[in-house]
Amino acid sequence: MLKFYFNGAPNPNKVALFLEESGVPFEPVPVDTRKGEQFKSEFLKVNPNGKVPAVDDDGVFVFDSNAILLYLAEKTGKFLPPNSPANRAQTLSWLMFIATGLGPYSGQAVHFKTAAPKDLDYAVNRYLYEAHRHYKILDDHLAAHRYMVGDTYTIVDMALWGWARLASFVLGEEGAAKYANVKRLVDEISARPAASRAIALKDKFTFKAEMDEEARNHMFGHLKTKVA
Ligand SMILES: N[C@@H](CCC(=O)N[C@@H](CS)C(=O)NCC(=O)O)C(=O)O
Repeated sequence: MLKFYFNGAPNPNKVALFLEESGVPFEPVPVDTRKGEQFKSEFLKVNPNGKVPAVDDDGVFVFDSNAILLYLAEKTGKFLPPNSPANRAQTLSWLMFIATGLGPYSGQAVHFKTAAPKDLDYAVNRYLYEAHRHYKILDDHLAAHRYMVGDTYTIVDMALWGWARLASFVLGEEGAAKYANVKRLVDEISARPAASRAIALKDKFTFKAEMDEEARNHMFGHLKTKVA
């Protein structure tokens, strides 16, 4: 059975959503990144990058959330738009845009706002600016389209939902309120029973709650190693 390595963070949530939507049988395997479980050698065989999510599909290892979504969608034939070169091109473009832009800029904006020393306004401004720029592009697209690609709910919408359901956490309430079209799609997805099950998956396990020094040292390697 497929093993799903996860925690309750945005990137694993996208994959949890696909698994819950598709009915693919899976065994959830919690990886407590605040305790450093991402560095265990068994896990690093599945994901050498030491991050969640990752899957072990009977010996086929896949890591990086959008790669997993694409792998599972292509394997099952579920949650892809109708097969055409144009839809394939749009699917790849938006999956990469979300993976390389929306996710990292949102993550860094949160990091510099909440975890970094307080005087780094330049970094906060840069990452928030880029997060907003990505939200605006997505919002303009969704002003003209009900879903990200084609006329149906696909893995691209799931990829967006992972981070966009936390837009107000990243951008603040006022910032997130600028993107009503993104919110419309996020709300539609969040209302689905599979989305509730995906979010609740973490509650079946105990994860370290404190973001204390031990957790920071496991999650932020740069605190221990000076490279600049
Ligand atoms: N590009 C990767 C990013 C994975 C990632 O950064 N995962 C976070 C949770 S959302 C994580 O494992 N954080 C723990 C750590 O950095 O130690 C993906 O999309 O899956």
